[in-house]
Amino acid sequence: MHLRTRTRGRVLAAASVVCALTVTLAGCGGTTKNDAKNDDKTAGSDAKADPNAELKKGLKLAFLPKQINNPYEKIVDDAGIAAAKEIGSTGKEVGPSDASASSQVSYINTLIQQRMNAILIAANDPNAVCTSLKNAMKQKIAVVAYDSDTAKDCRQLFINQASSEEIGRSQVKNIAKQLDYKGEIAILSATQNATNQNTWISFMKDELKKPEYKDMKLVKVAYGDDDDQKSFQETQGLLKAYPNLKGIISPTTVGIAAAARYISSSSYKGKVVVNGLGTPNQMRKYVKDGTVEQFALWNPKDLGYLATYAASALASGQITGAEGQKFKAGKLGEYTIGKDGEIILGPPTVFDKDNIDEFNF
Ligand code: RAM
Repeated sequence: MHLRTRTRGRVLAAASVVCALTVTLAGCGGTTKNDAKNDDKTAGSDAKADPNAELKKGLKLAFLPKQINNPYEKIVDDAGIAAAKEIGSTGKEVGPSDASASSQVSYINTLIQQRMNAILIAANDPNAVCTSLKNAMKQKIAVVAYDSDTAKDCRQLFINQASSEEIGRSQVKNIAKQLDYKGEIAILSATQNATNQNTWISFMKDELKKPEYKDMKLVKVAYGDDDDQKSFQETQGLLKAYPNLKGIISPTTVGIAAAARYISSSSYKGKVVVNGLGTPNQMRKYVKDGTVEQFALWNPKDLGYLATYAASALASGQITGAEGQKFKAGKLGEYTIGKDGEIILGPPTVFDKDNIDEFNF
């Protein structure tokens, strides 16, 4: 599994334990078979990878985010589109305004008709998009999942923002320290089908089984659907339903910002801890006003940039998606494809009042 370190900010615990529990937990390791079989379904299909192939110019890349009105997804996709331009190709973003399971299907079908060279998707559901994506691959369109994976045979690569296991476990570790390892916690997630959040939540639940968390209890997983208003209301609902709630983990940038907004102007401020995954720009005011002590994220611009380079390498025949293949991702350097076509951007950063002003995204 490819890992690289970042020096900026505080980097979470080393990720060398990645995939220790793959037998029972989703999202790390998985079911896709070996390289030769992967080769069969690649955009270059019958062709073998040619590491010396030139990166093609004039490729048409389409980003299909979970939803277009999510500020996080916009940062990722804008960076991916800019990277496409940098290498002489073009990128565009299309997508639904809600993150429901099947909302992306019609967009994929249109992108196939438009003869894109690559479709990059942050999947709202691991399976709902599969038939369409398989059609795309049959027609030699490169399919790359980023941010939120599909089932493994429905794409050639998954650009993961960080190790799923590390993201999940660190969310629990971080809030536990803040709570002195005691009390009720809840999770405010995105949609019920989101592959990325569900994978992280399985690791959170597994982490919570360890003896050090015996005095902590996960009372509820609520879903704000990556909708600001719904996330706000779900926060309110959690606090009402669980008067002893001590903390909320929200592993979604939409959810954590809404939860912090609700808590910042309520009597829970300073009493209920909010932690999770957020963008520094959305969270800055809540860190400054003391509602939130810390949260984490990776660099979403780098995620989009890496996704573009990976999709372009695939569409140029440099790689086919098989484990061990390498490609160059511009300023980010060389990456190696891991198991099941997974490429990991790097460890996330924890943001707090001491470093938040160093970041602007
Ligand atoms: C939201 C989305 C996205 C996730 C981030 C952390 O913007 O759910 O998929 O990666 O949060």
